[in-house]
Amino acid sequence: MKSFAAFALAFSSLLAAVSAHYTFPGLLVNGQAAGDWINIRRTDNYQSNAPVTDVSSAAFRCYNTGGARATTVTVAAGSQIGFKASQAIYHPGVINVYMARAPGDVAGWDGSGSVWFKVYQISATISGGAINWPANNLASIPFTLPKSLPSGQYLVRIEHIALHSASAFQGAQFYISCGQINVTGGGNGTPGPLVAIPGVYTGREPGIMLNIYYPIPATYTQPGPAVWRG
Ligand SMILES: *[C@@H]1O[C@H](CO)[C@@H](O)[C@H](O)[C@H]1NC(C)=O
Ligand SMILES: [Cu+2]
Repeated sequence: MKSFAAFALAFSSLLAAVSAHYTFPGLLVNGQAAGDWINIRRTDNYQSNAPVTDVSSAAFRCYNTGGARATTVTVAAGSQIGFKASQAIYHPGVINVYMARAPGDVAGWDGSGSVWFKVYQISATISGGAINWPANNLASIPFTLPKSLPSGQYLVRIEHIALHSASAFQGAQFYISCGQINVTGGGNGTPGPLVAIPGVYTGREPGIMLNIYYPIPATYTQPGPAVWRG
């Protein structure tokens, strides 16, 4: 009995660890990821899956304070890339994808400065008095790189902002990772507006600090700058 109880306890805590939260370990190119943590910098939470809640912390940029390295994958401007989640997203929330052009080789670049622009988002929708979360149940998040994106090396950063306990300051949970891409065949667009990460949020934005359950929000304001569409 004793060993069965120990087994049951170990098994249930394993289940809890496996089902709790999620990461974005794969960068999709032509719909495929090379593997986990290959083109994505391995995040500090790659085992715990725990979120970032302090939007001013160093971890908020790429959740990579451990400094794990990734390899850079070459993609054409105008093509579709994306992120693969470790499991389908199940917390109610929204997605932003930001990019930043490295001044040289992205592999050793930290992404500091006002260098980030938003390239994609999945917001909330409101209809019939309900607020809905189109990012829910997604296991992959594809998006298209603008054709006019200048050629060069970039960090690509996804954040899923989970809002199930966001009514207090630092209650929102950020699931973050950064990939490295080498864009070829690009154009002469000027991506913007540019923001710093951390710095883009205070954590008190109406789309970050809110009660999504009661009263049901009548509007939702996506955090961050407008999407640059090229
Ligand atoms: C980026 O792509 C160009 C053009 O194909 C190539 O010459 C260069 O080696 C690539 N750089 C990296 C870091 O992949
Ligand atoms: Cu979670």
